[in-house]
Amino acid sequence: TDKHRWWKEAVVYQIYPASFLDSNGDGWGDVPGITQKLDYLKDLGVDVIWLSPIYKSPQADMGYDIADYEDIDPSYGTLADVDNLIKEIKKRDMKLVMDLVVNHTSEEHAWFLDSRSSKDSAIRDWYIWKPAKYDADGNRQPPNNWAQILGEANSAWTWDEKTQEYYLSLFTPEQPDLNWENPAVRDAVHNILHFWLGRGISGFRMDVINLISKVQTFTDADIVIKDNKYQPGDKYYANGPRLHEWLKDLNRDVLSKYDTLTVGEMPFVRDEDEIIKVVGAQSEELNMIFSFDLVDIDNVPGDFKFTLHEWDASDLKKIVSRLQRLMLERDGWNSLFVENHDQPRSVSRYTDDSDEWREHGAKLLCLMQTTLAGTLYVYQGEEIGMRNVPKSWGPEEYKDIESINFFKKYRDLYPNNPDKQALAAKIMQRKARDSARTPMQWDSSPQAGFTSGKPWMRVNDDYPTINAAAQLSNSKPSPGVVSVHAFWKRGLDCRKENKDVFVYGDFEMLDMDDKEVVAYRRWSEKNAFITVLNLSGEKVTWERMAELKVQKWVAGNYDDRDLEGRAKSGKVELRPWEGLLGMLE
Ligand code: TEU
Repeated sequence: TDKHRWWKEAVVYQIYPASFLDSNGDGWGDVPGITQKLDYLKDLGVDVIWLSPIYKSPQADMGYDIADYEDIDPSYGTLADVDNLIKEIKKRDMKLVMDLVVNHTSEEHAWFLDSRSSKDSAIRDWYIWKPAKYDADGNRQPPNNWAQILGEANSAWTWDEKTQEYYLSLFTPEQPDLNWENPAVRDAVHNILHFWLGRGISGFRMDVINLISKVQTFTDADIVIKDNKYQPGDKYYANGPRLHEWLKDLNRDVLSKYDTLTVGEMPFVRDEDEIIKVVGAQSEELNMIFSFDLVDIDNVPGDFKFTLHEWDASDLKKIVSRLQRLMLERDGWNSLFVENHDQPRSVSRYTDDSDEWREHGAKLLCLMQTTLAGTLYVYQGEEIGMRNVPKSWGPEEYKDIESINFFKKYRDLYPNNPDKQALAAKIMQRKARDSARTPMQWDSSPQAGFTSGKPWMRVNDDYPTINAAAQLSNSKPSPGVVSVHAFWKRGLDCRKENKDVFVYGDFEMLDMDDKEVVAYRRWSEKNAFITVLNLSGEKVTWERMAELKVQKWVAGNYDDRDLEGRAKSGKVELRPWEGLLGMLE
């Protein structure tokens, strides 16, 4: 039918280039390292590779601070290396998608250097400059109370001594926000897209694209977080008044001229109408977005992300069904992801990452991801079940600017309070972005085969047992049991073979209120499947099978050999973290 699109069926693999593979021994991953692993990705079942930013950057925020959009950072290689990568990707019938970070630039971008040089700069208003405010005691204050996103203790505004004004820097002071209200800025962005699409890439992941339009009154945010001087201002900068206008321009003037995959990162927004405006089949904005609901499941609602919040399977089901319905009933499209470079490892977050249960947990999540509707994104290391950094690591091992800011906030707020320091360490181990950024574990040689030098970030201690080589060579750890990697490979195959069901088919969540089991039906005119996932470490009996009859259990995360003997209707007894996929009669 006309609903079929290559970008809906694609399996996208996200590479975090600094931590993927280092080919020259400097401890930092690079483009030639990626090229070396294309066969590994092809073999896994990957169709599209998304690269986190490799552009020229001072790396204040790991390349999400770009100093030159049309050049590569020398630490990653050269433009010639990228051209070669594109060629080798195409040779294998895959596609490349790059990260587009245009809400802000680096403070070292030529545009910002010029803009900050003087109030009279011809491009002063390419960024967002405001005069200071003064409080009753005559102290200088930022123009409003918005908090920095990657340093919640700080203001989103940065004071510039030379020109005596503040500039808006929502993420960090090193990442000044562009002023999209200025049409010249929008033209410059259009040119960046043309530059890369013309070089042969197939689309973009658009970083915080829904933050580009700010409410121009720059109103103070409501006070929702007691202990903080600054407050989340997303009401005034997420999905602002001109977002849809500018996305439509981008689509009309650039994207519609190429055959692209576009995915917009859209934090803070849950409103379904707002989402459909971007991704609805008729909207002519973007193909799909990244919604944050599933990865925010363990945050205290409304609070900053470094909080801990209990959740159960019924919470997860509400989120999943809502996103599935958005696609299937409202003719939108969405992406499926449980990991990326900003999130802890999924096996640690949603399941049990102990040695006893890690493999079951990773495979359970694979069963979920490969049987839902949406474009599927797999993050490097997810396919081998990599887990969070160990609890034993001290703060000095965390390299992310957000983590560093958070530790500092706790040190400043609670200087002599060991309990609070311990809480900070616990939260970091659960939530920090660093867990996604440890080097990819290729094999059991020193530094996990990531580098022959000293890695920029410490390799997870578990690499001797958790690595790609072990899972490839020993794809059957014991009779009837396959490795996490082999399970993913099978899952991706099965998804593609049955794309009428898993990509395009209908969806029904079963048993919405059950607090342990996630179960849903997927079907097309040809076939029907059921996925049953025990999201708990206990044995449970799931009773809803009375109304359904399984013709054959086709996959499970325990031992393939006992799928035959499982109940096909009535009650299903599920072991801890057990997941099953069945073909329905
Ligand atoms: O992230 C934007 C974003 O809002 C969140 O993912 C945020 O980084 C996270 O909640 C903090 O824990 C994007 C990039 O993915 C991220 O790496 C960048 O730091 C950020 O934009 C700024 O470019």
